[in-house]
Amino acid sequence: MSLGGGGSNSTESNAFQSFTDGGGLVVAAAGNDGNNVRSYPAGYPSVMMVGANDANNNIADFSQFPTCTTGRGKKQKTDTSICVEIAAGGVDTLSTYPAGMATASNMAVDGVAYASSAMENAGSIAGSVYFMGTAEAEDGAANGMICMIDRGVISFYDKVLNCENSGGDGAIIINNEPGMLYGTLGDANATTIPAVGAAYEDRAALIAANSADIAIGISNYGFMSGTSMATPAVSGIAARVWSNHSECTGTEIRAALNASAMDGGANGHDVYFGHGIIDAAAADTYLTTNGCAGGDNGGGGDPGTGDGLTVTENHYKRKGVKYVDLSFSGAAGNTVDVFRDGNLVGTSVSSATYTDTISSKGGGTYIYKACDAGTPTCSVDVSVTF
Ligand SMILES: [Ca+2]
Repeated sequence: MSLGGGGSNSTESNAFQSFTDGGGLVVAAAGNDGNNVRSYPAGYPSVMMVGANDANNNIADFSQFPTCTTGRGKKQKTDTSICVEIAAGGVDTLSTYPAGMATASNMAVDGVAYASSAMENAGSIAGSVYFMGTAEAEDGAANGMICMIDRGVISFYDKVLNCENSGGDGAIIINNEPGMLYGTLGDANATTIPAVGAAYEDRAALIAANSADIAIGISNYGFMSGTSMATPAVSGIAARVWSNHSECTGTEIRAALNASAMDGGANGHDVYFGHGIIDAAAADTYLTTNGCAGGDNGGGGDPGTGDGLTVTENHYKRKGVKYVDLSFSGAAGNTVDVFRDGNLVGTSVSSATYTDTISSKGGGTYIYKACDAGTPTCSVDVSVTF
């Protein structure tokens, strides 16, 4: 769901919980205000909250990052089902549009096609190229030419205006950092010549060119950014993975996506990426290897499947509090580190049973693993679902 707001209520929460309990999976956007506000429905424990990353796997500056912790003092509790769980691409994502409402561009230089992005002003123009540097001033040599312009120093709009006022017929602005340049000329745009963005990687070929052909036309597809772009990517990947493992429940698919996500940002779970960036192939492999129930092969005391260190779990509730008893075999030493959802929750004598207490209400899925103390040698993940 690409929608959200600050309000929550028990009727809505119960409806999503009921849907999830029935085997479904609900995915919703974290929100685009770039703050730590918890948005709903994404913030309900039964709903998977999605953040957005860019093509370089950096978090989008607009992606909301609510805390996973609620309450104070003894009532403080951490629940990774009420904050961002997973991230997916949501910056400059090619998206469907209402018919004819988007613009798309084509660009060829010296007869060779290059990637471009539509900035402003529909139209089609072919001609000789004039390299105008950063185009900080009008330049009569651009008259009748297509201006090839470097990004930087002044606004995109001022560059295109200087080209047009010099008699230029079109403008190509080349990025000054890796990747494609996406931009507009702003609301006050008064230029009329077609202007496109180009990728930094193509700069050498572009500034050496003799001729160019650029066209901007209406399109049914355009580039959009938002956690609303990332959310359908997660939904689609979840469906794709689920289609290969149709015997699993939605909650099991959710746990597998979380357990197999590629870490992003700070090491381990964090409030921006949650468990990490969604990885379709890794999730499929995870389910093929571990089955729907994850590393515990069906819960209730079955051992994990990894070589060496294995974790056996037994989980139960008392007076609404969730307890997970963990026991270990195959440890290299006398102690093991215990992790829940990627966070160290304790260290245990490896021959003893360790009890993890989770005081948050309701259901939830938690991923446990144990590692030989102070080492990266760990068991396979064990998924516990209440
Ligand atoms: Ca992380």
